[in-house]
Amino acid sequence: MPAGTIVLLGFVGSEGWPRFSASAEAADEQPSPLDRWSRRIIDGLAAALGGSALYPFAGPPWLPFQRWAQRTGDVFISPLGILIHPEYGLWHSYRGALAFAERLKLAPRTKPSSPCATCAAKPCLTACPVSAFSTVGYDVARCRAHIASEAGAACMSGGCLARLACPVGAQHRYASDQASFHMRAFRRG
Ligand code: B12
Repeated sequence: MPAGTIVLLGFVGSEGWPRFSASAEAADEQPSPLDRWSRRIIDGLAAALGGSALYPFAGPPWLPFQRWAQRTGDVFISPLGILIHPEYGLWHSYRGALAFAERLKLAPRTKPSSPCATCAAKPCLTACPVSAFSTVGYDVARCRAHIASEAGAACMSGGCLARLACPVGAQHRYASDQASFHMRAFRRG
């Protein structure tokens, strides 16, 4: 179905996390609890609203969630490769999307600019203990080897140190349970 509108759904900061934490999926000890919770909630919304549910984790091939998000004009590619929002910083993620055939009337957009454009220090690029991030990209193998070692304990418990070095939206940083959940999923993946 060609889509006229795609509505992205996700978490900003720690909002939403308590809902997932209290869910049956979070407690059932089966694989991929957050993805299964997202499917239950968003499939329900799709049925109620008449859209089609799409998921960022249903791949490969992966659906281009980051490209769609950039088309809103509200988020921008950061030097880490993940998207940055002027208010929430790097602390947002996508749980799914609803595609509608029609073009929905949306609220007028403001036109923010990327907070990275005026960030001269770019602490995100120097905070990684194994220099996995650079202006030429993200060395996934190096990051993974580090977090699998004892030296990577701080990244595993508190979250990616490069992401934490970003000053934007610092009040929306994830608490340690949310951060370590994502790091464990990443290490397993
Ligand atoms: C594969 C994948 C990974 C891989 C490889 C990532 C990589 N950088 O190479 C691994 C497993 C390593 C990974 C790790 C993480 N990931 Co990841 N990952 C994905 C996934 C499933 C697919 C990405 C992809 O290849 N898309 C395919 C292309 C076709 O889609 P696209 O929209 O066009 O995306 C590309 C463009 O946006 C492009 N791009 C467009 N314009 C520009 C401009 C410039 C200058 C650059 C550099 C790139 C660029 O960059 C994207 C490619 O990575 C997405 C979910 C999704 N479906 O998008 C999550 C996703 C990108 N990951 C996410 C996150 C949070 C992480 C982690 C931080 C997880 C954690 N531990 O907490 C880490 C660290 C990643 C990092 N710093 O890059 C979030 C990012 C949210 C955000 N704010 O942007 C996503 C969107 C998942 C989600 N549910 O929200 N990830």
